[in-house]
Order: sequence, then C-alpha cells, then structure tokens
Amino acid sequence: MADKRADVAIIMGSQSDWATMRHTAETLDSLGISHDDRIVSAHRTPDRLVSFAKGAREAGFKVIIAGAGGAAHLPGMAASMTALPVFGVPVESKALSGQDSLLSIVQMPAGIPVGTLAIGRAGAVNAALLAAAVLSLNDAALAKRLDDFRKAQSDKVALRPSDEA
Ligand code: RP5
Repeated sequence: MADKRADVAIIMGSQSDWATMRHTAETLDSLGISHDDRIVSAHRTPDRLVSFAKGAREAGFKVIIAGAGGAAHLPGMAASMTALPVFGVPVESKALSGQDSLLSIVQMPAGIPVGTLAIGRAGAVNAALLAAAVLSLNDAALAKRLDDFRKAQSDKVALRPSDEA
C-alpha cells in the first residue's frame, strides 16, 4: 500500500534490499498500515537521504524502517537527521552473511538511537511489528488488529510435533 501521507517510510539502500524489505511491506499491509517504500542510499544518493530524513516528519511519517547491507550506515544517518523512531534492518550480505550489516547498524553511539532488528527476513517482519506497536499506542483499532495477529500466530502452533510437517 503506497500512500502520499503514509505512516511508515520503508527506505533501503539498494534495489537488491527489496527481497528482504518486501517482508516489511507485506507485514504492514497485513495490519492495514500505510507505507511508502523508497530506495535511499547513504553513499550513492546522499542528497536524497538528507532531503528524505530532514523532511520525514513534515511529510507525515511516524516511523522510519531502514534496511541496508554491508557497511550499512543508512539507518544511523537517517536517525541523525530526524527524531522520529528509526528501526534498522540488517540485510544479509553475500560477503559476511549480514554480520557486517548487523554490527554497523547496532552499535550506535549514545545519543542517536536506532532500534536494531535481526538479520534478514526475521528482522524485516519484526520491524513492521514494532512499528505497529508504536502506532497502536494512539490507534485502538490497530491495537486490536495487532492482538488478533498474535492470537492467530499462537493458534497456528500445534501442541505436538508431527512426522508429516
Ligand atoms: C548497500 O549495499 C545496500 O543496502 C545493499 O544491501 C548493499 C549492496 O548493494 P548493491 O550493490 O546490490 O546495490 O548499500
């Protein structure tokens, strides 16, 4: 769901990150949360990053989810230019399996926070669920949808393991 006044901005460093970040988009869609998805590279399109991050609040975004791989400075740089909540998703890189992405996102110096998620799909999904939790603080209908999501997830877990699964 793309929207001019979307609640969540999903930014990523490259087209190649979309295979991971689409899981964020799909999870937000499943909860009825509007999002705007963009390629914003900290090193290939630095001007785009500055313009996006400095204008994010005025554009109506409430949460930013930033996915990047390798020397992944996108989430931290975005967080340096806006006080909106920023969640970072370390994309699994080819060279170092995302360890590089994780370490370059997670260890922010005190003062500029980035909420860092797990590497890859798990982090992408959980970034959306964290964004939902933040937005649900002021949205009772969304809080209910989030509760329903978690209940449905619990209901899917069998009591006993099966040889067929
Ligand atoms: C980072 O470099 C991107 O976030 C991506 O994960 C990684 C590789 O980018 P490409 O070379 O595939 O464009 O900027």
